[in-house]
Amino acid sequence: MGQTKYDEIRIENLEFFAHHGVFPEETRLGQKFLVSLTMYTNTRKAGLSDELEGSTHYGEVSHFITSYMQEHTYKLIEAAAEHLAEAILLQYPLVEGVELELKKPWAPVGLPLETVSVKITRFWHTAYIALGSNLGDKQAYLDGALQALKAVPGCAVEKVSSYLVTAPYGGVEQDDFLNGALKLRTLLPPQELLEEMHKIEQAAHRERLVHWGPRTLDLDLLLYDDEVFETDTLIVPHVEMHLRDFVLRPMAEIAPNLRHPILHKTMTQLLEELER
Ligand code: PH2
Ligand code: MG
Ligand code: MG
Repeated sequence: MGQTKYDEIRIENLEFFAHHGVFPEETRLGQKFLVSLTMYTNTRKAGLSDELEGSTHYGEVSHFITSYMQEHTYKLIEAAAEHLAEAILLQYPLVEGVELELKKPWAPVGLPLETVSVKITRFWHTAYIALGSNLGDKQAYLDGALQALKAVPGCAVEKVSSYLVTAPYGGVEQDDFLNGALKLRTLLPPQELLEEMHKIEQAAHRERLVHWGPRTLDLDLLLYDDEVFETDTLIVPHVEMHLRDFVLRPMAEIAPNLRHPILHKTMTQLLEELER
């Protein structure tokens, strides 16, 4: 998700009085703040129709920012900016991302300066997650995982595949799996999303007794936008997704024309190649 394909609606130096700060006098007395916001969106519809419906009203956003910043108190401008950016992205569905700068012109530094500020960029992202269960009430575990993901702040489940009964893959003798996949719109970066997925697995009483052995619930992050990266705990795209029929079948159902960011083949093509 680059920024280049978006149009921008911008608010510059919206001024208001609020009570954020580390020092007690800052929260007691308050001070002046300035917000500059770029909303990444698509203005084409409003551009053609000349109607506000189909766009995002910058006046409404300005009032939203002012109210939000006056109704909350943060010690750090980092925290104020982070929460404000999230609130804007949750409030205005046509806004795909924001660049937000929060300035404090009267920061009590004891030295002459024009402003201190933080500037952050936050976007909605698209992730695909594989679900599996082969122990206990499998369908209830998969349904429970959906509900749990929907309840994570900044996560919206957009599409869910049907559930498939699949033979166990990988050599371990065990019961059949119930597998599926889902499309998630999320504000969480990959590592934080993975942590939420682990919490959901743990809440399903998953015990890691045998590697690749029976599990009540397995959630695997398959894709995150079109990103390709590796950390100590996470590899995206999932290294084996293109070799697993129990991943590609549900993926071909919910995202048939989506391309694997390394192999550059669609989910349908990858499934056909695997089945050949
Ligand atoms: N998961 C595994 C190992 N083998 N086989 C099927 N059919 N479905 C799975 O979800 C699965 C598996 C490791 O996560
Ligand atoms: Mg797995
Ligand atoms: Mg796993």
